[in-house]
Amino acid sequence: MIIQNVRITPVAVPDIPLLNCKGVHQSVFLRSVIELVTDTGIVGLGETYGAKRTLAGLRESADALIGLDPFHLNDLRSRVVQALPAGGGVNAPTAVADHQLVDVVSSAFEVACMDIQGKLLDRSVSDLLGGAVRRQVPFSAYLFFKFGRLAGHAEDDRWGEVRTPDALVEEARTLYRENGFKSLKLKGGVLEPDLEIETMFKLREAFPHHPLRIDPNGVWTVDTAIRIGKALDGVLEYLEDPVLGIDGMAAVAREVPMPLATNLAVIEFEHLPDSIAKNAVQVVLSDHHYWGGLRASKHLARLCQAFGLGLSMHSNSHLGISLAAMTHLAASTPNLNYDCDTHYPWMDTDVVTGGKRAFRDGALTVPDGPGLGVELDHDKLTELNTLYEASGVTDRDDTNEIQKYIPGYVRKVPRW
Ligand code: GKR
Ligand code: MG
Repeated sequence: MIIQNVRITPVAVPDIPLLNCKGVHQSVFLRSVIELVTDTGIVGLGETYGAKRTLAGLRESADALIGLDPFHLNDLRSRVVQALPAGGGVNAPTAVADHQLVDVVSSAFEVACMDIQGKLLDRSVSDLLGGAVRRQVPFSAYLFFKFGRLAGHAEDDRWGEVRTPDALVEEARTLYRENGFKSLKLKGGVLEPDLEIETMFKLREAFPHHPLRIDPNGVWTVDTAIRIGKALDGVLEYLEDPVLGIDGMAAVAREVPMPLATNLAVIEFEHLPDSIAKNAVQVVLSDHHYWGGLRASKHLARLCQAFGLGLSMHSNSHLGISLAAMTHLAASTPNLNYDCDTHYPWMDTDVVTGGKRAFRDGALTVPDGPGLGVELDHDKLTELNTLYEASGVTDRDDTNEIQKYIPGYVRKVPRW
């Protein structure tokens, strides 16, 4: 069995104005949907970023996949490496971290190959990854400050403006009521640090038994981060990326009482030795989209176990193919001991048949059925591809976007 055809479809998915330290989400987020078709007619699905560098990398390596045996994942990686000699990163310059194109591209194709393997063998991707150790995968509520409405729109979206501690707690109550999440993460780095401390205390009061996290994406100075970490003693299960860089994280880790987590300081295997030597990070957020795939994420899990590090899971905005892949990976990773992040509740549509998945008690059941256990809704794919073409958006730039709301806004990292 070999790959005979590679289809890559960019899609734009309606989004809402969620705030972060770089700016605000655009009116759409971009994803690439991958279909690998075998000579026996099996179609394997994958999903990854849709911004221009990733899309170009996927397209440039597509031809190299023709003739690949979908079980030969080492060969897959070599073909992608050869097809993308320039390598490089995938993110826009205003992002706070970058990811290797080769890892991103080979991961997206690996997921699709494993979907094919599962469909051929009538086994799930979690079975291929060693078997599920949990049938229910818990996710954390991902709380955002936000503008009330998209730039240029006349009316607020259903969440309205969330730019105060009290409004954030109301948002958390709604997300909890609708999804039952058992832990809460705040995307911080948006309001003045003291307001974000107040927000965490108000969340603690409203949700006395929920583990809490805050993630300002590295926008605080070391001094600010230490002050906040000490102020939130006993409130947080972990503090995520308070500052940028391994040395900065190590300086904060020496002074604050809680573990530090990251999806910015340690994002490649090569970052682990320095981080471990300096005890910069105590929890690593895995993400198969940039750690090089599902199997690479399992290697990361074993290394975390060996070095006594906690393991959690990072998320960007994504659709149901990625959600299925994340769920299979989390289900089959014994030491994934924190609830996974997901942006999924923030959007209203999906490209998988059956539409948007629902969380029950904050968790998702590992999809049944062979492979990833999801199928593509081709009408939806066409609709979102048409939106991609019409939107004119080809890259993610939250800083450029926020200037539509706050003229003259300047990206500053660290800001406080
Ligand atoms: O989408 O605004 C956002 C997040 O800030 C995202 O870009 C991050 O990658 O959620 C992410 C995180 O840092 O954990
Ligand atoms: Mg983070």
